[in-house]
Amino acid sequence: MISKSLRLALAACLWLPSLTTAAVLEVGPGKQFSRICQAIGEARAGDVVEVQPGIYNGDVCQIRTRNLTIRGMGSTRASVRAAGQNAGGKGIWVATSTVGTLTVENIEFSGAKVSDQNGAGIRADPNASLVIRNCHFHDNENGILVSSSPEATITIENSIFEDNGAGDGLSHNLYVNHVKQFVFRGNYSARSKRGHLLKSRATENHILYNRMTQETAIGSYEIEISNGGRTYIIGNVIQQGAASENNGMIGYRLEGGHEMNPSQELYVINNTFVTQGQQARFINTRSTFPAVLRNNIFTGGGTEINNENATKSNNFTGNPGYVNEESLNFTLRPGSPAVNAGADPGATTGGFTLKPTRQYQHPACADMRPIDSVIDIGAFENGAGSPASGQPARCGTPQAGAQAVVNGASFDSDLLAPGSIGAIFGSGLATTTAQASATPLPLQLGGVAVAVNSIPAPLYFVSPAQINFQVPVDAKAGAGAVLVTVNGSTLPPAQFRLGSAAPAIFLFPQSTRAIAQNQDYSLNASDNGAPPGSVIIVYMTGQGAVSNPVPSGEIGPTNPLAEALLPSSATIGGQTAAIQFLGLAPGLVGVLQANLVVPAALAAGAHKVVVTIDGAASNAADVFVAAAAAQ
Ligand SMILES: [Ca+2]
Ligand SMILES: [Ca+2]
Repeated sequence: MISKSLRLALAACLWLPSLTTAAVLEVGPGKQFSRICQAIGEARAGDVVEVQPGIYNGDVCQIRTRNLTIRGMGSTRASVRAAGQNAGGKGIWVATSTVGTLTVENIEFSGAKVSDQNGAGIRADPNASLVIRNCHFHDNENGILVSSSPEATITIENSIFEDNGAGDGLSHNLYVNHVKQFVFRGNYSARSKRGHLLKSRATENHILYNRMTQETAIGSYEIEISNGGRTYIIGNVIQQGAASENNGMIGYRLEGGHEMNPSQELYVINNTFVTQGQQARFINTRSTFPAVLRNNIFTGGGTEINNENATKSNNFTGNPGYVNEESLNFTLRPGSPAVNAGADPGATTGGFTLKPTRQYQHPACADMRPIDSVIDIGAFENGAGSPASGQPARCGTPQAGAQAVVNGASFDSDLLAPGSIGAIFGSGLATTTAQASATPLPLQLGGVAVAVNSIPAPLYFVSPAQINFQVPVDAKAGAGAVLVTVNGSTLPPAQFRLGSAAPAIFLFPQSTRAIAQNQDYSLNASDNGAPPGSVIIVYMTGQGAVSNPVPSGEIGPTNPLAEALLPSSATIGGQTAAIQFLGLAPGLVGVLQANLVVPAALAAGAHKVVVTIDGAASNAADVFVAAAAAQ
């Protein structure tokens, strides 16, 4: 049996690599789809939906597909308007609990309105993580509303929130419930309708380099951190006018503690606070834990913080001389007493660097903050200086970088193993598209290199939105970090889990159908099922250690075969399937071949196959069983 299947694996090498690319679904005039939600409904895990500019009225839906990216193309954002419609009574787009991480870029959302007055431009259900970049939310009951979810992370960058709120004070420009981490960076949030510019109950908050301005609106708090939690508020411009119905600007732990918010650490560093037309409670806290206030400007009069234990240094009280207060340009005039009056804010005891590396640039951008010999007080550095190190700001277009690292067979898990095939999804991952044409696989392809925990990784395929790579066989299990280098420029690192084994079954595009062959080496298919008792060959990745080790980037050997060493089992249709062979597919790099006996009792039809190695279960993929042969 084994020797026969080897021939087949060699044939498989012709078609397998081309199947491992996520699909791009195009929406817009003259494209495959006219409605965004049609494309979302057809998309599979890891796919990208590209949306042309235009107005999409009532294009509302629940999103269930894992690790989807929805990206507006061009310089004008596609405008999605509720137009009286909603998904599930919740809003325009609802990220359900199955999405993993939903990424949305360069889209405008408006008009979300539902019966409970919590209609959101984007609503995240429990377990849904979000990455939102360069989007615009206006005139919704909530711009974004995130449900409580202990494992979720929410990252929002370079986006605009204006005039959201139902007017009841219970809905806000942005409302994040209990999540693990909330990052809000380089955004513009303005004029909430009676609610807050930002409300968060996250365990940890990173509020960096934003403009949070109430302007002439009646909104309440500018930043409201309801239950405390470790919170970094760095480099923001925060303003309220005479009409703000609550003179508090930052609220902290005003609704008391919560089991998801064990820390009461609050760091308020290099912000510019301006209250206009009324005295402010700049920071209103119900925590007695010593907040840290460094290098802030407090303009307009009032109480800086109602906590006598706070640690304060190098703050400026009064008007330091702004370039144009009326137009809310709070950069410093030359000669301002706040220039060169700050001090390096240092780091937390936990090692988090508090020094601002960027500064807000209107609208919705965080540019590099110039490095000067002495840091200025407030959100802006006056005058020239060499730019700080790091990535250049790319506001208005998606930022280059990896957004997800997942297995390269089913794209539905961030667990990988030494020697397994992985996929990196993101933007700006390459400036060209290239596929490896020979083995051993190259470590450089199309100007791209990938390192896993500092070890160069072999490359199958590179493109701007996806890279397929092999985890180096000598990578150590534990935390995994990939670094992508494009034409000599290294992108920010991305994380994944690196286990001893990470089995994943290859799927046909846009389906849950396994790439598998019957005993006669024909493709297993709905009209070509495998009879009970016969052998089916399932193509996978992620076996971990093998008996005849193969160097990174090299093909599976024939003699002797490289068999998986870790404990394994398999089921088809929930019944145990005997494993005849489990090991590297000869002639392929990083591909695992499972020869399984179809259980005798299975009825004809589609059944789920699952392979478990060292306690890690694969995705459940469909294989087809034929009727048993007549006796
Ligand atoms: Ca206020
Ligand atoms: Ca300076």
